[in-house]
Amino acid sequence: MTLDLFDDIDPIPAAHEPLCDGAMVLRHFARLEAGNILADVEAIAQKAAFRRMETPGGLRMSVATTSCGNVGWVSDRRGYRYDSIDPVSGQPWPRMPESFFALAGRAAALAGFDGFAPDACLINRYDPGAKLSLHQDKDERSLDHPIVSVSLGMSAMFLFGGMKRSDSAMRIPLMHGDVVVWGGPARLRYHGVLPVKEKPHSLTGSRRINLTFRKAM
Ligand code: MD3
Ligand code: FE
Repeated sequence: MTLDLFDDIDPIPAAHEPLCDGAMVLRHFARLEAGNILADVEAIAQKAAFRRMETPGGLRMSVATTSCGNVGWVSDRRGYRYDSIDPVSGQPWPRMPESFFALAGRAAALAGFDGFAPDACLINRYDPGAKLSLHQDKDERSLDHPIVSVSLGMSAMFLFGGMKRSDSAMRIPLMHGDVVVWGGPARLRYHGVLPVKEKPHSLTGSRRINLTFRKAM
């Protein structure tokens, strides 16, 4: 019996997988650009260093963060917010490279969100063991815009929950080059990242880099 008798079994996984209403995984979408994106991330981190921020509750995050764009995401004892100034450098955040803006716009359009114009790009760096607890992204002024995420380097197990923290969560592996678009009814779903396992990647070594593009203001 040969495989081609089964017309309904596709041995090649779909490149674009809808996760649920409003969420779309674009596998490998950023692969060809990955080296360029990582070089841009290094240049951004020269001006706005990765730092492990403090939560309002006084815990230090295991993930190290920086930003580029008109505003960057900041967390400290006073709360979470977007700010046009990097509190570490005292300077505006580095500009968002045109190529980042274009990539995010192309991904959003493929998922059905035309005209996405992000003004912030958060860049998260995960060393082995770093994790992100279940949370909602709701610091943006309007929740009508999607968020586009780009995963690079070591892979991670992403947790995609429901509208309540206690809802059970799907586990979705996110690998180098994968892009995900989250909008509409998926925009306020709880999500997080399990502790990242050390399995070095040729482009990043023992690190995972995640970029999230947002329209914050
Ligand atoms: C689902 N970052 O920075 S990206 C974050 O891998 C964040 O670093 C994770 O969650 C990371 O806030 C996950 C995927 C993601 C981003 C935003 C979402 C999934 C989302 C917003 C709503 C629903
Ligand atoms: Fe998030």
